[in-house]
Amino acid sequence: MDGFRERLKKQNAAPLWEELTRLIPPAPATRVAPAIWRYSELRPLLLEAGRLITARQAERRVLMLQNPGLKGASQITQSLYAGLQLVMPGEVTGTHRHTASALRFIIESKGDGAYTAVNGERAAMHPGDFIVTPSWTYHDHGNLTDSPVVWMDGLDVPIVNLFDTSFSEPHPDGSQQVVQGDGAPAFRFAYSRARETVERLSRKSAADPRHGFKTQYPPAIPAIAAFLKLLPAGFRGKPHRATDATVCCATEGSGRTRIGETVIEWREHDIFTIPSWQFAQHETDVEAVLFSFSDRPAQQALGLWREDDS
Ligand code: 1HN
Repeated sequence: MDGFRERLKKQNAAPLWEELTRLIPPAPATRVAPAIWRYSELRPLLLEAGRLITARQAERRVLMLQNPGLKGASQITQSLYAGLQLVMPGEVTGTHRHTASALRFIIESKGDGAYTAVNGERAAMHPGDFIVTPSWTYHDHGNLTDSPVVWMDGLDVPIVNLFDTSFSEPHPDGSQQVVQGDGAPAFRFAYSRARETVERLSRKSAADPRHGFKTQYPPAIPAIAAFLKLLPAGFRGKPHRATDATVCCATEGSGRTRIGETVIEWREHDIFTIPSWQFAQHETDVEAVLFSFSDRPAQQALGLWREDDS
């Protein structure tokens, strides 16, 4: 058998029977770890990056969130990239476009002077807003306020790279012309509206035993779905698992999420991951709001998505 394996190797071939269980495990055997990125720890480091490099020099001044199970890969899950981006007062970034789609979930922004511009149309960034940059659209960011602006970026970069379909380019003029929109860009989902939706649900219906009061944002990125959940005070969620690994960002309040043996204690602005097919259970003492995103639509398009609350 050893000699046979060697002769196969010379032909760039190998016996399937030695790899079959690893190739198709009976259930997802993920390397993605349940992990948390604490905002209180990362914010000072992000502001330090603000002193070390300008947004122009960096192109994008971002601290990437690397899942500890994925050994230094620029990925928060197998299929998703996430980072924390900082734009200092007075800064504007260069304009570029790429085939990866992006979402921004705004963490810190004071007043009305911070924006993302998509194809020239500016969308104001307020805390909790969810803003989308579709594939191959020119975009840049600016901060006309006198305070730092911080948001979480989420991109489908690992999916784009899985397919070897990454293209990117700077804007030929370096920056794009400002285009006057109607003041309500289609690629911006205001926190006030999404918050109202879950609040209304909480007044007229019972909490879902697993998800509390949950709304899904309208589809905006082909591979990514985004959600907002209101968890009432004293919530004790039923265990639930699904095949889409999920990135959560605590938006209000605090709580804990049990994922297998791991207990993740989170508070406002912390970001944490729930790996594929691991039972997760949310618990709160005070009312809390969680924003989350995952690759669910990509899995559904491929006929792969499953959930289980048994
Ligand atoms: C990107 O273009 C942005 O435009 C942020 O703000 C993060 C991560 C990977 C690739 C492109 C941005 C990114 C990115």
